[in-house]
Amino acid sequence: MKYLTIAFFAFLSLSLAQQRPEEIIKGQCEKASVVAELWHGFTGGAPKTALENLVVEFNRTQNGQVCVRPIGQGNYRDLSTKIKAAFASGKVPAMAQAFENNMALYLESDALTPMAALGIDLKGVNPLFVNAVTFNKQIYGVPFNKSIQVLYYNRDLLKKYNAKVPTTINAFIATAKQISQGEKAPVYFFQPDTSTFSYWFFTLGGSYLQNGKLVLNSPKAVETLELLVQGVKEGWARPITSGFINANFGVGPYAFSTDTSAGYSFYLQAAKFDLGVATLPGRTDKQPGFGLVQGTNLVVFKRADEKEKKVAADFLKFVISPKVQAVFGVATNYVPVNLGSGADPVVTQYIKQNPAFGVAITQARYAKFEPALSDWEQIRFDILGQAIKEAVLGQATPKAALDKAQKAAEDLLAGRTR
Ligand code: FGO
Repeated sequence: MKYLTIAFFAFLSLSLAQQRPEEIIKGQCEKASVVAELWHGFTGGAPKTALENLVVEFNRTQNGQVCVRPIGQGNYRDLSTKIKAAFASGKVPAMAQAFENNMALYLESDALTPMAALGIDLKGVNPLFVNAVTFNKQIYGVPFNKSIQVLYYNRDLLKKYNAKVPTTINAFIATAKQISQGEKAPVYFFQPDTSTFSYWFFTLGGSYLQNGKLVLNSPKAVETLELLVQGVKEGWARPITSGFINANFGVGPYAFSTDTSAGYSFYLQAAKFDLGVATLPGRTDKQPGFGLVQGTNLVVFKRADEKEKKVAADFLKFVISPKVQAVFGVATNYVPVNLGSGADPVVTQYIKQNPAFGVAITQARYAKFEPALSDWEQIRFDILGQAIKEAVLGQATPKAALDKAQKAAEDLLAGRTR
């Protein structure tokens, strides 16, 4: 593609010193006759800037006639709430970020345009991600900003205790215990939420769906929650109940967390220590643990007008190209969704200086998704997430908390509560 030149890369990677990308987009859209809105859930930092830089560059290829306008709608959950409200009011954007379960929900209202109808070919896109946006054999979105959980660690603190980066769960717990005893404070920081739980659960061999049925209180789930509760009781795990982990480094000595690769730029900015990144501890040292895939896809709404849909189609093609995914990936530590990005000099050069990015790409080979059920967002936050919090804070036993969650999820899925 002609427009993907060296200048393009330099432009994106230098970040816009002179004018904020938001301002540039405003100017681009003022003159355009077709404006395709893209509602997103990035609240700031590298991901938001990288998205805006992409949009600026895309708009530049459109000769001022048409433009994409990114509109932040708060965080990811605010975004899906706004989209549901837009369905009711009729004012839907052309495009939005969506988790797989959001897509399942939007499809219940037949609100999404299949990618085939837009002429979008996902050849070269990681099949793991493509599979996740495929419903009834149709592809309803493009993977855009897909993250994978990784192990973050404090190299200085590990050095102080002569500790190696743990590659197994047993070694991880032993190391966390050793450092916590030395520091007299818990050093594994974790958010008692579904994301963190999913890493431990998947790695211990759990699965949320059993014969097509959602099971939140399986013996594996109870074992997983007991491990976290035990970690708190034994003094090696510190629950972080408000804000991102990178916003909580100050609360005590930090050695480890298991968190999204997309957190990297935020971690780096907040860390007053030498930040390390590694693949997740596994059940054995034969392979890393399973990371949860998070981040979102871009979908196109059926109700958008045809001209906007055409802009959206061109934008989505641009966004999944190997070069754009390479540039976006190195800027954000999201996993490039295009398998061709790995060979791009943008990536190969960057990895030499920043091995953390290579770790995310490697970890993405050991990846799992949460269930793509239309009610999953509510379940993962208000039911399972709530149960995890209650157990970790000692308000219920893991078994009681998960039994209650199972009942609540069954009621919700049966339509008894909404
Ligand atoms: C976040 C959320 C979902 C669903 C998972 C779902 C809804 C989780 C988790 C709940 O793009 P990811 O990998 O990472 C985000 C990225 C852009 O904001 O940077 C991360 N970040 C941002 C600021 C910061 O200071 N530190 C930092 O790490 C941010 O997490 O997505 C991971 C976190 C959560 O939002 O609390 O995905 N998630 N499945 N959310 N609504 N629905 O089904």
